Amino acid sequence: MLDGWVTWPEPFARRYRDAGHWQGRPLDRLLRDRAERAPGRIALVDADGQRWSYADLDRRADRTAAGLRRLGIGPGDRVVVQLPNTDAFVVLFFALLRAGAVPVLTLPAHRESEIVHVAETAGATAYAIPDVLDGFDHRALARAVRKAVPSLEHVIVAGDPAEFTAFDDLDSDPVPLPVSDPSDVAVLLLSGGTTGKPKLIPRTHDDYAYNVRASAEVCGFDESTVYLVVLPTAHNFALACPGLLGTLMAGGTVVLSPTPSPDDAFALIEREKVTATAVVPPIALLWLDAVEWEEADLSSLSLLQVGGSKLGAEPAAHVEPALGCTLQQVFGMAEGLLNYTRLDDPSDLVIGTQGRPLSPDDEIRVVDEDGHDVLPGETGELLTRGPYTLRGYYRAPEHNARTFTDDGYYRTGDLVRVLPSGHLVVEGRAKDQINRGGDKISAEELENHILAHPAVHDAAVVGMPDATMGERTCAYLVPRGEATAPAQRELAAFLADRGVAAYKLPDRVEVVDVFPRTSVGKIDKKALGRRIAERLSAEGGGGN
Ligand code: OOB
Repeated sequence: MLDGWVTWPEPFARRYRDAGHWQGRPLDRLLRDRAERAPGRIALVDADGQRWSYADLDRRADRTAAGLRRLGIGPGDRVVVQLPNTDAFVVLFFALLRAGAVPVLTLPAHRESEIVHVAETAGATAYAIPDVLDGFDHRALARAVRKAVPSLEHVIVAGDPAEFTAFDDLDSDPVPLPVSDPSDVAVLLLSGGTTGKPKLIPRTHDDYAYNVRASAEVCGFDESTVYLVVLPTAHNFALACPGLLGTLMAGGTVVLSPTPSPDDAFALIEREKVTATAVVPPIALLWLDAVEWEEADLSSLSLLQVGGSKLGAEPAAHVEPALGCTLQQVFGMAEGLLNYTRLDDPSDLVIGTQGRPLSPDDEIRVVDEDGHDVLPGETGELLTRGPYTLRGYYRAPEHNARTFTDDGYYRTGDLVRVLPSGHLVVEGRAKDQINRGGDKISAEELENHILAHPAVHDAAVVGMPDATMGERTCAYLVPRGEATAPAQRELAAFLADRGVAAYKLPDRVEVVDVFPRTSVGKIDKKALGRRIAERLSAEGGGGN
C-alpha cells in the first residue's frame, strides 16, 4: 500500500462495496475487458487519423509496461506524467497502472515551479514529457526539474529524447506484471489549490473506476459513443467524467484533439462523427460563435458537457439551438464529487443549475460560516463525502486537518444552494482561488511568487469579472519603499522566469499605497474585488 494517504473508515468502505460501487478490480481492467470482448473495434483515433483497435491499445499498454519494469519502475513508484492529447498519454497511463506505478497527472501548461513541487511531494522516480510542445522544449524543463528533485531517476520523452529515454524504446516483449490491490491508490490528480502550492489527490482503483462507470451510465455512453478529448487528457473532466476512460469502459471510440480551437475540434467532429465532448465555458462560448461561420457538419454531436466554471444561463440556453445537441452542466472537482444535469432533466434545470450529485451515496451538506447547516434553499458552503471523494490529500496532514471535518466531509470552498429537486446552483466561492475559465489559480501561491519581486512590498491577488473567462486575475501591489512597482508585463515576465505556468500570470496590475483591511486586520480581498469590478465597469470593460 502507498503510504501518506487517508483511507475511508471501514464501515464506509464496506457500505460502498456492499452497494456495488467498489467492485474490487484494478482500473486498467476496463481496457483489457473490452480488448477481450471486441478486440477489433477502434478504441483510439488521433488528430492525424491514426487508429488503434482495443487489441492494439491493450497490447501496447502491456509492452510499454514491460519496458517500464525493465527500467526498474514498478509497484508504488510515482511517475509524473505531462503529456498532451496523444496516443502516448493513453498508452503510458495504462502501462503505468499495469506496472503497478502511480501516474501523477500534470497539465502541459505547468512549468518548473509546479512540476518541481509536484515531483518533490510525490517523491517521483520518473517524469514523462513530450519533446517540444507549442514551441516549448520540455527536455530543458526536465533538466531543471532533475537538478531540483534528486529522486527523479528517469525522464521519458515522447518524440526526440535527447539524452533521455525514448517512450518508443519502452516497447518490449511482455513480462509477467504485478496485480494491483484495488483499494490502493491508482492515480494522483492535481488540485486547483487554495493554499501555497497545489495538493495531490489520491484516487483509488475502486473509487476512480466507480467515478468512471457511474458517469458513463449517467451520460448514456455505449459502444456507439465517439468521444472527443478537447480539454487536456490529464484533467479529471476529460479523463474520467466519463471522458476518455468512460468511453473505453463503454466500448466506444476516443478521438484526440490537439487543441480546443474550432478549427481543430470541428474538423474532427465532422471527420470522426463525434457524438460527445466536454469543454469549459470559454470554449463553449467560442464554439457558439464559431458555428455561425464555420461550415463543418456537427450533426453527429449529441452531447456537449460544460463544466469547470459556471456557465451563464444565457449561453446555456443557446447551446441546444446553436449546436443541435443536448447540454449537460457538470460541476465537478478532482477531489471527487461530480454533479451532472441529467439527459432527461427539464430545460430550466439544465440551463439554470449545475446538476445534482452522481451517486446515491454522495452525502452533501450546505453550511454557514460557523459550520451549521443552512435552511433548505439557502446559500452556504458545500461539504461532501462519498464513495469517490477523497478523505485527505497525499502527504498533507496539516492541510487535511483544516480541509476536512472530523467526520470526513471535504470542505469544497464552493458556495451553493440546493433546489428541491436536489440540483445545485453554484453561487460563488469561499476559497481564495481564482477560476479563470476553468483554470484554477491559488491566490496565495501566486502572491508568494509576486512577493519575491524586489520592488514589491506586499501583494494581494483577486479575481476580476470577465465576460468570456468568467474571471481574470488582478494583482494589487504595494511597492517597496521608493521603488516603482512592476507593471503587468514586467511582472508577468518575472513570474514566467520563475517557472510559473502562463495561465497563472496576472492579467492586470493595480498599484496602491495600502490595502484595505478587515476588522481583524486581514487584507480585505472582498473590498479589492469590488474595487476592481467597479473600475472595470467604469472603463466600460469586464463582465458588466
Ligand atoms: C473541475 O475540477 P477542478 O478540480 O479543476 O476544479 C474544481 C472546482 C470546483 O470546486 C468549483 O470551484 C469549480 O472548479 N467548478 C465549477 C463548475 N465545475 C467546477 N464552478 C461552477 N460551475 C461548474 N460547473 O473543474 C471539474 C472536474 C470534473 C468535472 C468537471 C469539472
